[in-house]
Amino acid sequence: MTDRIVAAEVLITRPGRNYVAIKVTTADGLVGWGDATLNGRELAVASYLRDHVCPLLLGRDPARIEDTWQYLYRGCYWRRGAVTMAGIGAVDLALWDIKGKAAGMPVYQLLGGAVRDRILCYTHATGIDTPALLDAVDEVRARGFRAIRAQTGVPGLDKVYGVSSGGAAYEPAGPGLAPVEEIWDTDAYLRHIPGALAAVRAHVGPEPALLHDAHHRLTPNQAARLGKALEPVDLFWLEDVTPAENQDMLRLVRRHTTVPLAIGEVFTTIWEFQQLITEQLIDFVRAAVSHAGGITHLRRIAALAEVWQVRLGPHGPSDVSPIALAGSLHLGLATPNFAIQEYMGYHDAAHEVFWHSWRYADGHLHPGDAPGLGIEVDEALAARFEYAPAYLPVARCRDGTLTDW
Ligand code: GCO
Ligand code: MG
Repeated sequence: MTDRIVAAEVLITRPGRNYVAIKVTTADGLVGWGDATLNGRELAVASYLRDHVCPLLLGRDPARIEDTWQYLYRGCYWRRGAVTMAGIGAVDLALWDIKGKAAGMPVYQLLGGAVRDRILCYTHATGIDTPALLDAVDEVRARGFRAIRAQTGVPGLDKVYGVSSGGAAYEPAGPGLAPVEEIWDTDAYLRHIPGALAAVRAHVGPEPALLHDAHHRLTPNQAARLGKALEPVDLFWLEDVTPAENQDMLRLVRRHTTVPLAIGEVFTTIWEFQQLITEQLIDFVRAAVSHAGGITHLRRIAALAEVWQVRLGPHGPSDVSPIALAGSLHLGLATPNFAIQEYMGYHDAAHEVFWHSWRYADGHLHPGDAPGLGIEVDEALAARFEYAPAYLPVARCRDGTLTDW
């Protein structure tokens, strides 16, 4: 049995962007790390952990992962919610890390061992217009990617979700004390996107997997129309066509199109996925291992999804830290219905702060064989990157009405 937990601390750092992590230490000196980053609301999770959860962990047995999960979930009375679930997810990742280190095994071995040799991943190709998008697609294919998310600018709109400006890597959260406001026009998007994605398919040929993220912007009827229009493109998935808070309405989308749907990066519990899965309203679960209560909880969602032939394609933008990516890959290597991992990539500084055994090669990721999650954090380096407020943009229609970003 591992010794008791003697310390639980929160680390906040900004190697290229803000990250929050928890560090859990046992009496015999084992250290576990978990990702607690919630983009644009980082300090809320940091406080949740530091002020309310860390004190409860002291003296607990780190080996009792499930019991700790239940204690933090049921024990707080206030269920669900992104802040709570990200906090629980961070603790859960740290405890799996400790369990792996105590056993001298990578976490995927504790989950039943590998069911595949490597994990297919997709990355982002973005271009302000179609020629720039095709160049970006060529560039990511040259780096070996076989699955590509294509996002492009829309004529008449200055800023579009997922598209970088000025050649910099796309990063959704912008620095400052308040969010940037963007103008959005769904009709212009719907007129433009089928042609742009058809051009990408014509450019790459039939084989590479193509994905696209509509980022919660459409009504069910618009989503159905877009899905139909995109069928000739043969997408791997169309993501977040609607905000999906009204899940019944996805039946309308399903009635009209066979385009595979991926939903759920903003959902954090099995209960938010229950209807989506059991009514087969989606094909892919997008929850991140960090936001959805850790390995313990995402594994449950995967098990439910398996019954309904729904697969996992977890969220993996730069705001899901290299620690959470490690957790996702351990789960992915050991989970039969894990289909694909998003891999947006990180700033060089983030790779330095969060040393990781996971590696990318040839369009695939592998968690590596270091014990635990395979993460070491350079805390001295992390301390040099101070937190700065940054927010996701908000979107307004042309008449000024606030809409979904
Ligand atoms: C994705 C996501 C991200 C989110 C971001 C918000 O599919 O990768 O939609 O780009 O917008 O993670 O924090
Ligand atoms: Mg998305």
